[in-house]
Amino acid sequence: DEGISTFVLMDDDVRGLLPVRHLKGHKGTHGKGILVAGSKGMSGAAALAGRGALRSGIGLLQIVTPEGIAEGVDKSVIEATVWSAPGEDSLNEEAWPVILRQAEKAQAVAVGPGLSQNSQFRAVLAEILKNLSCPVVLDADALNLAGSEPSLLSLRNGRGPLILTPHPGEMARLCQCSVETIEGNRLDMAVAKAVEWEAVVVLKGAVTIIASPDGRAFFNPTGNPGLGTGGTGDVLTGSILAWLAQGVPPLEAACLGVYLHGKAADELAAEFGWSGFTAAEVADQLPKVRRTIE
Ligand code: NPW
Ligand code: AMP
Ligand code: MG
Repeated sequence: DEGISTFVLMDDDVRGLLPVRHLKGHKGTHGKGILVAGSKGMSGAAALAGRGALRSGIGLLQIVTPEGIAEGVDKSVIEATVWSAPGEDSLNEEAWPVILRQAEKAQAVAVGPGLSQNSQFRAVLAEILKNLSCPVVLDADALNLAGSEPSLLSLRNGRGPLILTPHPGEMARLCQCSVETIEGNRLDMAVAKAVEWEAVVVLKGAVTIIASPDGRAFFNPTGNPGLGTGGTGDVLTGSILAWLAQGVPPLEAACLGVYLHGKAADELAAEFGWSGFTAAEVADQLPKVRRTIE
């Protein structure tokens, strides 16, 4: 790994990445982001990602979610607008026009939390990767779909920024290898794939690695095992979406999102220890930890 330049993120690095809020800023200037998320039984993933975005200062959040759960998502994330797209329990191939219409006016798009692995969505994922020039974040089931057809990711080449946020299980599917292979070679795998896919790869875990397509890698020192609970990854995806929507560049948005998410968990651990705080609480802690570094 002598060829890989590595860095450890610190408060001082991250402070400089925070977007500046202008006195006359408004919801339009604070950025619009699209979240494509949720399916029957996993509307919570959409809500948690939404909460991560709102608690990271997004100006306008638009959630695209399947018809069958849109009303529930609408009620659980009252600050977001919710767009019901074709698919009763999970989005199908006809969801693309709804996403395209919303995404035309957005600065960033995140796809995947709680989507389920309905194979009909694969065609929509292909359209997103080919057609949207704004930064696109892929998480959870969007990564799982790409894992079943790795050539999907190459559709993005040259079309616009791509950020992937796999946990080790998702990374193993994407790389078509075992979790042990990923965990035994975290730095090399993250960097090699970031270069190969021309993407920012956020390889999550006890020390999350943010790998850049230029071959650099950033280690995140924040976070604790209390994050090992359902929904925390969904919160992270929403937070990265919000930083992107506010104009933070892709690599920096990933670093900022990961660092603050872990630090939020560390603040909660000071009160609760390493268990028993929830993903929603991690989201709600985000503005407070942002204040401690700005
Ligand atoms: P095992 O079990 O240890 O052998 P999946 P998911 C493996 C949504 N959610 N960290 C592990 O192997 C998500 O957004 C909805 C994690 C297992 O086989 C997705 O859409 C919620 N995993 C969907 O659920 C809250 C590791 O990976 C597999 C690992 C599925 O996402 C929860 C797990 O990955 C959730 O966020 C590691 N360090 N090492 C909601 N409230 O709606 C190995 N694995 O099968 O993709 O499951 O991450 O839960
Ligand atoms: P997901 O599996 O997608 O819900 O994401 C889980 C989140 O929790 C990621 O941000 C991980 O980096 C984080 N996480 C899980 N376990 C730990 C741990 N032991 N230490 C620090 N962060 C963790
Ligand atoms: Mg996840």
